[in-house]
Amino acid sequence: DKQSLGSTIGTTLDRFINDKQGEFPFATGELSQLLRDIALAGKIINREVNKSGLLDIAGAYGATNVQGEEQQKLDVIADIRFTRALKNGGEVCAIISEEEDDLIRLNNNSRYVVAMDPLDGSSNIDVNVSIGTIFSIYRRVTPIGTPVQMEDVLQKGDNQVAAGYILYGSSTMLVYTTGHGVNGFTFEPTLGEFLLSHQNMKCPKDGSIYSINEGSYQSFEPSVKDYLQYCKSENYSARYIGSLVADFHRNLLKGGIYIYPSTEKAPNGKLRLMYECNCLAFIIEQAGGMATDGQRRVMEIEPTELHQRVPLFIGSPDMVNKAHAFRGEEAIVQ
Ligand code: P6P
Repeated sequence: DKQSLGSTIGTTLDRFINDKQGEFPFATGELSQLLRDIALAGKIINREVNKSGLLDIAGAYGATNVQGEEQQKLDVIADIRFTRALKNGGEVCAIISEEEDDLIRLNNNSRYVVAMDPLDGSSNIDVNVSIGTIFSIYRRVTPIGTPVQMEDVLQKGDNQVAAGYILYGSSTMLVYTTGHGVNGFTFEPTLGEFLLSHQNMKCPKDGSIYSINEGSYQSFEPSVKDYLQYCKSENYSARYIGSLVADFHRNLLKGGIYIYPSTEKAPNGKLRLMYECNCLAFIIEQAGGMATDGQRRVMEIEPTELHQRVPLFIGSPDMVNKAHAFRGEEAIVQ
């Protein structure tokens, strides 16, 4: 009927970006173009992820990244593809990437900084488990045309102008925010388009799913152990895919909490502030949820290093506050 024809559900990402550009009176179209460049890279990675088992590119690459983790070929390909797409797009002056030890400097005349994990959860590639791309976008603080400085790059999460992820799952989805709510787009391969499928996404206030790797239970802080006992006493469901974007996305839709706390192996947690925690923190807060390091909002943390790690408690606000209650912290009111 006419009404359904008028619905914005199913609109393409391009049209959505154009329509939303009106929300930025000063918009010069650069951020819109940058979002399109990221979506393009996502389409290219999606094609390769879907064939990884066939093209004998799923095997270990033999190199290791700054984290000392074995790099899978697809990680490296994703890093190359995204870096190339952002370089060709011309909007980015610098990139922080999980796969690159040092800052990637592109074009001093460009305005935006991107922090990205090109392919997170890559150890899951060979076993055909969902994986994801995670990104943050910042505006540089030093004048355009001057060399990029660390102050342009090490900005706290509250300074993000956009953040998002691409989930290469049973379907491929792009979910992002520019600070005006969260919207999800599902890739339609026969059209080669991301179509709006989840408009104005909101995280349920409470939930009954907890995601944590209980293999490290012995080294959890007592307050985390106490919270887990609480979850079990409430007969919550334990769901842990071991792929951050997949675990996060499920909790965003259904309600839940994902915790990567301090452990013996990872005293500051395993997840990285700049291209994992801040990105998902921006999204979850825009969707009405919460993200902390166990004490304070993730997006308030002033970064000191490109690849620094922080503990992460993220998801439904009532669940994050409950976990805090066991830590004796003042519950952070959203
Ligand atoms: P663990 C994958 O390597 C990753 O970075 C995230 O995607 C995932 O949530 C986490 O690490 C899993 O870590 O220590 O539980 O295997």
